[in-house]
Amino acid sequence: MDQHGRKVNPPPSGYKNHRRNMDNDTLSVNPKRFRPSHSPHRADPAPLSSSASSCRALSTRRQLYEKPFPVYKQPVEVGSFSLDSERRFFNDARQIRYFVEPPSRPDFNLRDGYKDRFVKRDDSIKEKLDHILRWILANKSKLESRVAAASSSPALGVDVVTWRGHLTKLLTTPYETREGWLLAATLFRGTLYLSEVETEASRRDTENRTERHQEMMYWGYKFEQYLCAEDMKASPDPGGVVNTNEAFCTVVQTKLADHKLLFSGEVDCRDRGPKSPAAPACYIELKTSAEICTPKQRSNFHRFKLLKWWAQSFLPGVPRIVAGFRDPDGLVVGTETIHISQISHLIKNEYNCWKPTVCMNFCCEFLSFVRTVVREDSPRVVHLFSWDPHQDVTYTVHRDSSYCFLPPWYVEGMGSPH
Ligand code: 0WD
Ligand code: CA
Repeated sequence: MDQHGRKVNPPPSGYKNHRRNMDNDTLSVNPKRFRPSHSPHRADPAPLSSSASSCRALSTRRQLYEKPFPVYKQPVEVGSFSLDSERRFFNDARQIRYFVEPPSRPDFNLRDGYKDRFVKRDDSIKEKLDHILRWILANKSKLESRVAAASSSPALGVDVVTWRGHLTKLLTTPYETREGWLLAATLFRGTLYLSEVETEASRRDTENRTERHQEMMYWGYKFEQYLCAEDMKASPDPGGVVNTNEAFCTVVQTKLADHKLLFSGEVDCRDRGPKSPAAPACYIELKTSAEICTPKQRSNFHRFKLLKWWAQSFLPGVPRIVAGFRDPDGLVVGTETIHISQISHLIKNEYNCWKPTVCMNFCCEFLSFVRTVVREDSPRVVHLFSWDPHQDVTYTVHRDSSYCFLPPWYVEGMGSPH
């Protein structure tokens, strides 16, 4: 029910139409979710805190977020950028790839080329938000002219700038039982920037990856190569090199309740048919997963994998996933198209399953929590939000520290007139 006592159902797509009157269906932020960190018990939401700024922790308990689906506007693509084989930034779509329908009995060997035709991105280089910031600077006047028209307060006209992947982690937090996260937040010219910081546990996991696990990480990229062509009329080239430096990223703008979001996400490919819709609706996410042989495996796929797949594609408005199911030797045994709007139906027979509304409400309230906590507008200040499974979200404050992530070229670039 909404504040007027009417039942509010999310539309089948989950997105709200732009023209809809926002005042009526904007979700109001319920301060009951914010709990002071000195609260000795975790079982129930604490009573209303007397002042928002005294809130030190945010609960991630699922039950607290079982409310009507918040307003989530249909994401609009405002631009895109490309990273080439040497990870150089280009303010254009040169790295876009085109989806080519797989044969009904695909003959894809995902292990092919791992030893001799694989260039792996150096992930010890922490890029933080740099590529997005570069895109913002390159498109500053375009963004600012939209703001002038809307006369809203942040210089950029958005409340939050981040990677899509960071938002995916927030969406899945109420259901995550294994991996925690660290998110650095900086308020600069009225816009909140969120950038992930690697946790100790994740650093150790990366270090201790087995050879088998490292090879399996390649399988997803190899699958992309079997299904993607470099231009409209070409065919995929499975004999080529897989280079994970290359990326095409969409930049979308949307609104989650009262939070205006600008984020970027890597897109695998687009539909090349003559009737394909405009971006982001033409984009297709490619995934691989282990072949499903038992009811238990199917249930696990629904409960865990589909949660992550849904969150990642729902956020930027990518409507479908093409999944390749593979055997333990990396041979693709079949492919399937999964429509994001159908995922909630696929999971509805699972007992005690995840709920899209919990994911979206948690993300929304996390952003409100960050807004109440981060008051000082300065690129030199970082609030580090930290979460571990079965705990509340808490934070620490760092001034002029190594956590600072807005580079001087960005701070200066934003200061100068266009
Ligand atoms: O430095 C960091 N901490 C981060 C860097 C965190 C998040 C993202 N990135 C970079 C990635 O390298 C990539 O270029 O941002 C870009 C993608 O951002 P995103 O779309 O927000 O990230 P996400 O949704 O987590 O991943 C999308 C795709 C992945 O597809 P699958 O189907 O596996 O989810 O981006 C790719 C991957 O194809 N990707 C990466 N590629 C190389 N190295 C990485 C990575 N570390 N992470 C994601
Ligand atoms: Ca993918």
